[in-house]
Amino acid sequence: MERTLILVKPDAMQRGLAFDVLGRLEGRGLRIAGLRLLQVDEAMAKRHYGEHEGKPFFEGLVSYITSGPIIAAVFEGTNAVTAARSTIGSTNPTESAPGTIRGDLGLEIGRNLVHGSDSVESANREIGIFFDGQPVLDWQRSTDGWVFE
Ligand code: IDP
Ligand code: MG
Repeated sequence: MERTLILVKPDAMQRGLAFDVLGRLEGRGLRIAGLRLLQVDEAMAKRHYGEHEGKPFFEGLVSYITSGPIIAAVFEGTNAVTAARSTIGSTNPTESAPGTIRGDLGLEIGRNLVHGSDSVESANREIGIFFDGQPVLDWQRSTDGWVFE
């Protein structure tokens, strides 16, 4: 089953939106396979966002993601990466469609509430960063046959 890494970013945590964010993904049918509350340090932030190093927003991005606790979650299901990204919306909340997490709950690109992996390769890499030595479970729900055909 395809897996993706989701982060509930510090702004969503501070605003009390953690379970709204996670609930939209879970409600869509994606299955939670891993869940952690953690504080990201600078090294972890730079590893996760390495592709953006050198860009003008990079330092701000590192201080944003390290500014308070986050929730890291592994969700799995059919096309989990693409499904999660469409529920999350565009990077800039102003351009995100209503009904998406960012389109309903956010305004600015630097406070866009949630991260979702952009490919299966990224998901594997990012799950390795956030769930290094931590459990990601293989399990089934009794309702899975009503979600996965
Ligand atoms: P994504 O989160 O939709 O995959 P990316 O382009 O991978 O978007 O950027 C990673 C994160 O960096 C974004 O979610 C956002 O928090 C931040 N970011 C991207 N572009 C900008 C920008 O122009 N200004 C401020 N922050 C940005
Ligand atoms: Mg990205």
